[in-house]
Amino acid sequence: SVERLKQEVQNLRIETEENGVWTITLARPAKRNALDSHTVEEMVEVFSKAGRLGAKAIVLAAEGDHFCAGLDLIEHHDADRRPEDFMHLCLRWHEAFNKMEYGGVPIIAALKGAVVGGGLELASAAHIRVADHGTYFALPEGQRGLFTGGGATIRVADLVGKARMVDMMLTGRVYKGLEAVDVGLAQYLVEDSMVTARELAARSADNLPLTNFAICSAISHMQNMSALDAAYAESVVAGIVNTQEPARARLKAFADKTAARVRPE
Ligand code: 1HE
Repeated sequence: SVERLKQEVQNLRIETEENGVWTITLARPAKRNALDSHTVEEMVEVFSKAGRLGAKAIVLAAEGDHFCAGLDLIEHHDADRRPEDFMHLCLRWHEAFNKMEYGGVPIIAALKGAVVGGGLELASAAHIRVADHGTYFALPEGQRGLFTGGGATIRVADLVGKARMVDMMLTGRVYKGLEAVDVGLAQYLVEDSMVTARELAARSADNLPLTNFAICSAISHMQNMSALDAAYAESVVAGIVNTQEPARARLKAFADKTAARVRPE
């Protein structure tokens, strides 16, 4: 149950609202929410279960001044891992982040402070990224003698393009503010990322769950397909989503001229 899940987690905090919006908060601020192996296991658990336990949208938030400092470098240093140990660890990061990206539930990341290394990998697995004016993005792996292992080569490259990602890793380049939005690291730049993320989550949670499932899984899956297969998969998904019973009321409201029209703000 949701209550049990809330009690099981230590490095995450889960809050649920009536409207189906969950807030999942990284809760190791003393370590700048660095991701140790235990936290990654908790993320696998929580993101595997959230949809089945009724989450309609998720705000991914963080305690303290920084969203996430990435891989727990102290744990990594102390563990003195072998290559195969780290490969297995990466598979768990991928499991957690794939559960997010392909899980069918909208995830909106409320960013602040450092979103770096594995923290940026985490943020890039969300469906929407909201930054505030203090948010900054970097991939310090290069400087640390490391390489990305939590999906950045796929997701960060997807957001900013290969050339920018290579630059970030080679030179430690930091992006913030409007430039971060311009290059695709965030979709929103606001005063208070938590307030905006909650608004966006509430709005997303108003969509039909089957529609959101398609948006938050099909688009990602289709990117892994050939154009021909993606077009076919799109027709199948649309065949199911666009004929769902609960959509009829929304279509009728449009026909009756009671539904909101699309307008610029
Ligand atoms: C940590 C970590 C961490 C902080 N692992 N413990 N990521 C990085 O290279 C980023 C490393 N962190 C930083 O650059 C800074 O800590 C921050 C910019 C995020 C924050 O600065 P600040 O001045 O607020 O905090 P601090 O004094 O540096 O750190 C406070 C505490 O958090 C301190 O612990 P304490 O016990 O001495 O108080 C730090 O050790 C701890 N801390 N960041 C462990 N990352 C799947 S592969 C992914 C590869 C990567 O992610 S590489 C990039 C790693």
